[in-house]
Amino acid sequence: MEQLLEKIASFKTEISSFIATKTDEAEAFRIKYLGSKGLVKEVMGEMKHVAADKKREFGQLLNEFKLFAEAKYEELKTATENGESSANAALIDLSLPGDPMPVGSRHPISLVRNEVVSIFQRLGFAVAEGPEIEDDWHNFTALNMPENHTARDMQDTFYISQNPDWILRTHTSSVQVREMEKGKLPIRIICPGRVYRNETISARAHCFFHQVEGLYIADNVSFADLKQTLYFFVQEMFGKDFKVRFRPSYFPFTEPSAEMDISCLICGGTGCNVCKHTGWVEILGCGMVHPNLLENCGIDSNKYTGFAFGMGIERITMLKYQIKDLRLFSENDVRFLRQFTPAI
Ligand code: 2U9
Repeated sequence: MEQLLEKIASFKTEISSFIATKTDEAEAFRIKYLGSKGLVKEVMGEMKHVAADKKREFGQLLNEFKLFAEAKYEELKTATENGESSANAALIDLSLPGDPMPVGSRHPISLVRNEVVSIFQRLGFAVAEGPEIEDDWHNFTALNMPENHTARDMQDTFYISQNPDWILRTHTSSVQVREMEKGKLPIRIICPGRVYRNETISARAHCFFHQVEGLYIADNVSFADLKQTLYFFVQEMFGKDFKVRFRPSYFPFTEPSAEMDISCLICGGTGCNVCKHTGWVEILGCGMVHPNLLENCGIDSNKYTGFAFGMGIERITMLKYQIKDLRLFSENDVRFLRQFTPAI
């Protein structure tokens, strides 16, 4: 009798853990336990060896065992007949730990853009954004580049066939124009974003890249303010262990204009491949906002002055991480992207 009880307990454990994902597996269960030569029948057959005074108690136990096997069969049948999803649902062990989630990395362009933006935010600059599809006025004409101006030649772009006035913006300067047109002064903004140029793609040029431009317009803004702001920026960005120089330059939208260089961080200024053996690397362009621009946007150029600057994020990123080919930024090769700081 003890043996029989152990046998029933062991069958019940086996039945509890029985798994069926298809109807023929549920049928195999039925045959094994409930069929005419099944285990339930076999255990029932043991009744004849049970003492007469124990038959009643045993009869109840065996009946309960039979009901247990039948209930399990009904459960398997319903789950498998209702299709795979419910069959699988019956298989999900909610106590298992979840699958590991690989942590991605931030794109190097985003890392550098965020760093640049955060430095200028600490100086009180607010972030301004604008459309990537622009009209001729905001991208060129308002910026002292009327039709047929030679400077347009270096900023050939993509045109939208529905409207000859629409183009993909060649710089984020159009965002500053839109901000100036709002007429609310002073203006102290930083404009990060993607820009487009009709260039043949190579290691050193692409048909799109990213800029951060800045604009500060108020009473009495001077070139000294511009220099001090940009000194702060390069020191925060690259440290203090280098020299800085301003070179006179020309941009249609600023007068006077300059380019800012820092002594090469790789060779310390002695000359190497990165600085093309000059000892200097160009970081950004800048200048005092041309009075024509202020007037174009309804700002009194006798009352207000301003400075502006612009930099290519790809260029800064290539210097910072010593990346030699611009195309790596848009190829989405995870072997490249994985090398940068995880996103969390
Ligand atoms: C307004 C007034 C002035 C923005 C400026 C530069 C100089 C400059 C280049 C850096 C590398 C573009 O990405 S790049 O090719 N930019 O050198 N940008 S001053 O001047 C402005 C902009 C808007 C209303």
